[in-house]
Amino acid sequence: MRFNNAIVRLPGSNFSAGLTTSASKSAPDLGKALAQHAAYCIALKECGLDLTVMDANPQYPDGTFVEDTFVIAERVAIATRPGAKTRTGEVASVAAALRRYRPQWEQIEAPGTVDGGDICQAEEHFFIGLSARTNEDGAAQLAAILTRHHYTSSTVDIRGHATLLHLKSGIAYLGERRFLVMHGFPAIDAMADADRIEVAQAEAYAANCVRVNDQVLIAAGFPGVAAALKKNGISVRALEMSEFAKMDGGLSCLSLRF
Ligand code: CIR
Repeated sequence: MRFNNAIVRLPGSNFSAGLTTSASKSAPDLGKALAQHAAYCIALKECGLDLTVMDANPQYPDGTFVEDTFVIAERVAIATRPGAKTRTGEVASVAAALRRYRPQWEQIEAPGTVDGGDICQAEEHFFIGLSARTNEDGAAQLAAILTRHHYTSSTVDIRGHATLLHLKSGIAYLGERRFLVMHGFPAIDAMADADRIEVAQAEAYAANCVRVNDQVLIAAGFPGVAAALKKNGISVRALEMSEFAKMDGGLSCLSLRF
């Protein structure tokens, strides 16, 4: 999968009012979050992408996590219906930014909910995470849309994994039939003939990484993951993600790549 474009959205002044389960952690620092976001944008550009940078909308403190609003593949774009009520309205503004690239898209309808963070594309196959955000109705709608566009899909139930907000909190597709997988992640039939690179429990946050053309962007501060990727011949670029982690955000969720 080669990407040419990405959509990102700046964190806003009320970024710390977003949803988080990390009550024990300190509130994110907006200045640091903006600096980390800027470095993330530079990394995407240096991977060859043209960026659309959306302004923050104070109505949506979680809006910087744009990945949850759309699923974008070569043959189809799908507007999601995020599972958190406070986030439903984020989709329309991202759709407006996407329109110049993808004038048409499909739509997940109520009562279905889907968060883009639950959708992991591996070539022509999509893994759809069933989570607290993506429900069975949404997953079935998404699977039907993907089938119409000649993709295959299968569901992965992560509802028993309290530490996983989204499927891609625990798994990332690296290309060439390789996955980065959090330690303890269940075996998945549709992945049986693929290579699994395991992430130790202590570095679980770094399981959420993203392949962008010739590089894999990972969170900084996880030397085991960086070393494992490098050992597999993968070019790695580490980015500070501390402020987004405090809001349960992973590296992939800060952009929509297409
Ligand atoms: C939320 O709970 O919706 C946001 N605070 C974090 C969303 C992170 N999204 C993602 O990992 N795909």
